[in-house]
Amino acid sequence: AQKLRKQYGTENVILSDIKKPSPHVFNSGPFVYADVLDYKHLRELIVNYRVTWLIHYSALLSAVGEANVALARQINITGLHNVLDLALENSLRLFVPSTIGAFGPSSPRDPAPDLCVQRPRTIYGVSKVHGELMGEYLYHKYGLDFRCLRYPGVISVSTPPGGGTTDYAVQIFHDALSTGHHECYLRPDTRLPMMHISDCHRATIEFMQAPESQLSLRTYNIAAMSFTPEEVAQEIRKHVPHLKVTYNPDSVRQNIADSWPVRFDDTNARRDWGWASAFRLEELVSDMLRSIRDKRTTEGLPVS
Ligand code: VAH
Repeated sequence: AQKLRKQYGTENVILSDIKKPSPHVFNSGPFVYADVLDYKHLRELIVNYRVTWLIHYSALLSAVGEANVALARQINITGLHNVLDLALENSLRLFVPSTIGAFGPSSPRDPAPDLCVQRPRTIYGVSKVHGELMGEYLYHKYGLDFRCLRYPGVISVSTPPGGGTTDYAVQIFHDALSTGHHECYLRPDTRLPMMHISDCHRATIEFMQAPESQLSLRTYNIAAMSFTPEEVAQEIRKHVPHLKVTYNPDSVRQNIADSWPVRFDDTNARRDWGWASAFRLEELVSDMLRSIRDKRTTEGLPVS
């Protein structure tokens, strides 16, 4: 939101959620309560706030979705349809994120291209493929300005791990600076595409601003890096030498990770609208550690 508010004005970028955010976010600009399952209220908000773009992030992620399939279907599919219908009715430019989780064991994994077989094995992945297909159908049939990026695992300090399979790559930084020990639920050699939150936000804004004429696809892979738990641990040890990692793979998330791409091919995004990542593993690690050190110091917490 900060980047969008700098470009379009604070009052023109409205955040929403089903719960009140942190005071910092709540006091940084317009915030409204909105539930993606409440069609009528969403319609009222879109009309009353003269919404022109809608960026739809409501979803249950991979691992938490497997623990509550009925809720994941509600939020990820029924909620999506509410947003698609309202975007069409109000001629909105609609962004819906997809994910490396939209691929499955029968997809090419290294690298995974934009267009290939997609038979994901999670309700999260199935709902994201459905979102891609529904959005592209409404684009081709009714001209809905549907835009979709398949995100790698997104690494951020501000959002706590939310039931994803890539969440170890966020938790390991917090553990490095608190207990000095991380217990990893994936095998040390599990390679997954990852991206710093800053690259993720910039890609989304640049893609939303790209002229229609440049887009040969409506859904694009975007890539930055791919790393394993052992590689990110080694990079962290350059700053926190005493970091200890024990590997205790849990079958649910290991099986999910083993069905996902190892690397993304994002040639089309680079060619069509000039995508280029800025953060490599070195920059991601030093930025995450610096941000968490600052956060812990502000909160009066010790930094190991
Ligand atoms: C998950 N972090 O692990 C999410 C993401 C790329 C994976 O969609 O479920």
